[in-house]
Amino acid sequence: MDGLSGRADFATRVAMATTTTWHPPKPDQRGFTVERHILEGQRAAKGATGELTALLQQITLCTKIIASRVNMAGLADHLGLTGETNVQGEEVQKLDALANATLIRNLSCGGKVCALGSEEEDQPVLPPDGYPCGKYVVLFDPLDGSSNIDVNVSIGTIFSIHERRSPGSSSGKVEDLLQVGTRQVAAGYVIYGSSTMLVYTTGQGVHGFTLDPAVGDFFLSHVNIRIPDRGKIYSVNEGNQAAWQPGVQKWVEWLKTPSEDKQRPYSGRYVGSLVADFHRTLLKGGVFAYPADKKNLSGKLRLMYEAAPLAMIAEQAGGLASTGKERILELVPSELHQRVPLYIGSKGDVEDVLRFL
Ligand code: FDP
Repeated sequence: MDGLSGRADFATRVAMATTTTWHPPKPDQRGFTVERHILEGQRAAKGATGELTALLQQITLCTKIIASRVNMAGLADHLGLTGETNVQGEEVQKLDALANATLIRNLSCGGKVCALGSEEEDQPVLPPDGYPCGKYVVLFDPLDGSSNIDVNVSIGTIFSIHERRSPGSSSGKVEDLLQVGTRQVAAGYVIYGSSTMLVYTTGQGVHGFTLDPAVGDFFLSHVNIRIPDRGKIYSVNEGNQAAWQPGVQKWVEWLKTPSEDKQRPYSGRYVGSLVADFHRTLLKGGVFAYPADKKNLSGKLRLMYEAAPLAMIAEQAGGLASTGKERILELVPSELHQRVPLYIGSKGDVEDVLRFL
């Protein structure tokens, strides 16, 4: 029996209820829905208007729709190519097109953005006539890791959010989209894997949510994720080795060479879906790299909707992200679909690469 049980204690309870206000202890946020978590963050942020919260909710809704289509892809005739080629010169998969359309339809009409930038769209996308413009821009890769779609390997959606720079409430301009990574107000990704997970940051740590498909909501499962200072895994497409610059070749050789202190050799893991390779790196530590090579002089990955949002997450979790020369988050973008070399992951492991480069 606890101290408040029994007849005498009933009086105490009544007295407490009438004379004081009792607050339950602050709950452990694990198990909170993503909506509740976003709202808690908003309550803590001075001057928050709720607009970012609403925008993040629109994005999570889109990713739930995409997750459901990804899960049903083989049954619903969503596999295979559309027959079109995107601005990157890549063949567009049906699921790529579906994910892109889902995000554009919901965000451009949702009243929270003044412009969108998508990997699948050559030009910025503006809200349709008659729909209000909001104070944010969102850049996204609707379905990253396209080459893995048809073989049931993890793929993902990546997003980056900035506040608009141009004044007024008319449609956004290119300058609103082309902002330096340090100005991101939020960034995140959803991985469609053995479970679907959302990982996001608004600059107050990195938090991970797992989708419960029976309920249809994301629930907080990974609180305040910290990337280990060092890992034991490197992740890079070694098929490109002959085209790398000597520094990169030496670095990978070094990772594979046994050391006396048993810290090396590292294990190699490469899914070929940036979101999946990054997610593993975030949780287990180590380093993911997509270096520049003779074919791709600026690397392959895109700054605005791949490297920059993941760099914000990596740094928020205590890791690093670099082009090999500069901090990803400080790069001043010159075009929407700009490519950059990327070295991202545990602090100690990224520092190692930089020594070799
Ligand atoms: P994909 O071309 O399959 O869409 O950004 C594109 C990306 O995948 C990343 O997800 C992935 O990390 C990388 O390219 C894989 O490129 P390689 O096939 O050249 O290794």
